[in-house]
Amino acid sequence: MDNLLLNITTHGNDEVGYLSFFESNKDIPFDIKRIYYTYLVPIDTKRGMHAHKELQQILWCPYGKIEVVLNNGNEKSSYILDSPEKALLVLKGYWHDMYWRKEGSVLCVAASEHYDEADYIRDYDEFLKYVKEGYWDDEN
Ligand code: T46
Repeated sequence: MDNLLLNITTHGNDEVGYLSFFESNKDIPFDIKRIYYTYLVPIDTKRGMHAHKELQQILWCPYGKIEVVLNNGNEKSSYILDSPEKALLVLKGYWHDMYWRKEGSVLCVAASEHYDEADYIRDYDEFLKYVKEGYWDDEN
């Protein structure tokens, strides 16, 4: 499976509003163990700047516009989250940077594991070493 922009199932209309949802192991390929969200981030701030050894995550932006750049050590792809109906599956082994492109944007994340700082690779040269050694080959 690859990193993927997903359309979140949505019900509603302009008169009563909208409701969007996704379910573990149906719409996304893991059990959700943790939810967190990032907000009140000044515009054009860059966050992230790390990769995860094992963690898989779904990112979505219920309000605003956030650009997510994923890098597998060889190539980068940019994804725009600018609708509550869009979500991005981020697999293990991708260096990710997030840029806040609109005032007040909120980033929500559903994660496959509890918080563990030991799962983070926060040094880019160390990340490239993991890629070179094939740490994530045949995974995902
Ligand atoms: C990610 C992107 C999308 C915790 O104590 N528990 C948590 O569950 C999380 C997510 C963070 N923290 C602590 C760790 C740091 O001391 O909160 C502080 C800020 O975390 P960080 O600088 O890693 O935040 P971001 O926005 O750069 O990255 C976050 C997630 O940490 C990361 O896993 O993939 O959002």
